[in-house]
Amino acid sequence: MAAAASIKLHGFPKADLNAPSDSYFCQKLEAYLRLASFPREQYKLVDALPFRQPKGKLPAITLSVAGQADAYLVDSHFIIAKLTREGVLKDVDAELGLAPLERADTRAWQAWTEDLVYPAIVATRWLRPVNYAVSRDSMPVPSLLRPLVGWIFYRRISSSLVAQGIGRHSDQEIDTLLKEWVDALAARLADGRTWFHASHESPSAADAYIGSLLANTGALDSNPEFNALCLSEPRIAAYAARCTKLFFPEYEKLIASFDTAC
Ligand SMILES: N[C@@H](CCC(=O)N[C@@H](CS)C(=O)NCC(=O)O)C(=O)O
Repeated sequence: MAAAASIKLHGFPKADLNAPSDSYFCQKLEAYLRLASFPREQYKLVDALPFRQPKGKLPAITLSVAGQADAYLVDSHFIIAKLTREGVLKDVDAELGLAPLERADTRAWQAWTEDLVYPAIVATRWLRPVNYAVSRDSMPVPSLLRPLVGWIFYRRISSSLVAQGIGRHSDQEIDTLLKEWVDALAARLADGRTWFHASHESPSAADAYIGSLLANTGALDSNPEFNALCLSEPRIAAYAARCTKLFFPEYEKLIASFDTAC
């Protein structure tokens, strides 16, 4: 099926194609394409903004399959689920033979990462004045537009963080949430395993998800608290380097920064 399919991955504009997306979810979706060995020439990144998206978020894809009408799909989780179900992408975890408990473990870590830790990281980027200035000034838009675009994003993001609940926590509470995750990942890697699931010698979806979070945050200066926590754990830095080298060897600068920390 993959030979007949092509994908346009609609994501936030990237300032540097040899660096991760500023959006974890866009990065994660591309990482899953790489994990599943979807041919590089069959997908392309397309710049988009979230405002008119069906769920007001990115990523989205346009899926073209020979003989079928194009489909516009949104939400990284449901996109991956549909593409694997329909055979456009390999179901990597099924092919590896992950046990039901391992799949549950992946899903739990995914939810922890995406629904708690990533919003907490976004809160550090946008709700802390020093980091907000870095977020705004590094947006890939002309510098004259940055104050306005930064303010628009600040309004959207801060109100959704407050509605979600994370935006009601103190800085100290948010730092605690981040440290709990970093400590748990360090504990998981403490036995010297190569990938997230110790019983498998190749990476699984969990490595695409967690590796993408580490790549996305590691490349940004707007979440220094999380980066300091991760880089203080040499096993996490080494794991981040391993995931990035495998999925995105072209991110040489980021890989060098992980290599320096481990
Ligand atoms: N559950 C969605 C979450 C996507 C998401 O939160 N995307 C963020 C960027 S990382 C976004 O588009 N935010 C724009 C906004 O909220 O204004 C997925 O898995 O794709």
